[in-house]
Amino acid sequence: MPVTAVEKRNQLMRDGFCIFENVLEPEMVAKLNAMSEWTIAQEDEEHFERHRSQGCIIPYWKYPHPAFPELIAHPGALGALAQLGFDNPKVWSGFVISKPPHSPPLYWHQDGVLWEHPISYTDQPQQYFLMYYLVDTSPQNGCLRLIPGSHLKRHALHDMDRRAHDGDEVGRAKDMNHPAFQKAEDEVDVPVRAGDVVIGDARLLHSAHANQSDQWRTVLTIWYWAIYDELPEAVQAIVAEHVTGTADWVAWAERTDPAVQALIPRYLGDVEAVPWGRGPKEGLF
Ligand SMILES: O=C(O)CCC(=O)C(=O)O
Repeated sequence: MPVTAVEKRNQLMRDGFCIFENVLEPEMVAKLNAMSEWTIAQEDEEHFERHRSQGCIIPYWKYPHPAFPELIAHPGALGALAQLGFDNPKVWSGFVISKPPHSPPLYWHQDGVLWEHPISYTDQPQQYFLMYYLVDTSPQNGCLRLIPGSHLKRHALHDMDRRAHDGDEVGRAKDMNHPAFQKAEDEVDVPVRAGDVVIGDARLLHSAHANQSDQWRTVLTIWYWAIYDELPEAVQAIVAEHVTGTADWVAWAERTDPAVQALIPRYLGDVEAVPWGRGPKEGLF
């Protein structure tokens, strides 16, 4: 029986993630695969070495390509967010993340940046990833794994000494005995089909299996703030500063796809931005 939008929203709030199927049409998946291959080809060996655990992670403004603004403003993606009750989202960032054939797992991490602000310790909708896998995924080729509910509840992995995406020893996948690579209590696999989108809370603990297949396993991530206009001003300020701080990219994307304009967060007040906070404090139980 199909899962209703209300059930998906309940799952997103409770478990921290939900899935919308067939959001991207096959032609769009093909276009994004071509864009990803082109983007990946721009990177040098050192990038892949530094990010061995991820495969590669390339922000969409580094090598501008018209398919990215198109994905950011994709009606299927915005429609999925609207069905969840988020009809005025704002964009934050996005990446091409691709695991080469026969590459190691991604480490456990969460991507919340507001842990210095009380909002992170509430169930108010905040920052979400939209993950588009461009091949069908399974535990064999590196599907997503996550710990349901970990956006609201403390887990032993929160206290592991490791930040996300900083290209260190864990990022280089030097020591596969590190806790960041182990099977975690309560983890679940999230296999999907190319064209589906996984929507998840930035605070959710997640990772990905090793890619044991002969093919690249690419995921495109785009991050949105679900209810930007309703967030405290100190949060609006940090979000807008982060996005418009990459002003060249913003101007280019708006020109390339005018639908992106409505998605750029803008803050015109004078409240100081909350400082970045990458990890949960005692307030997460
Ligand atoms: O590579 C994946 O499957 C997940 C990517 C990820 O964890 C992230 O973008 O934060």
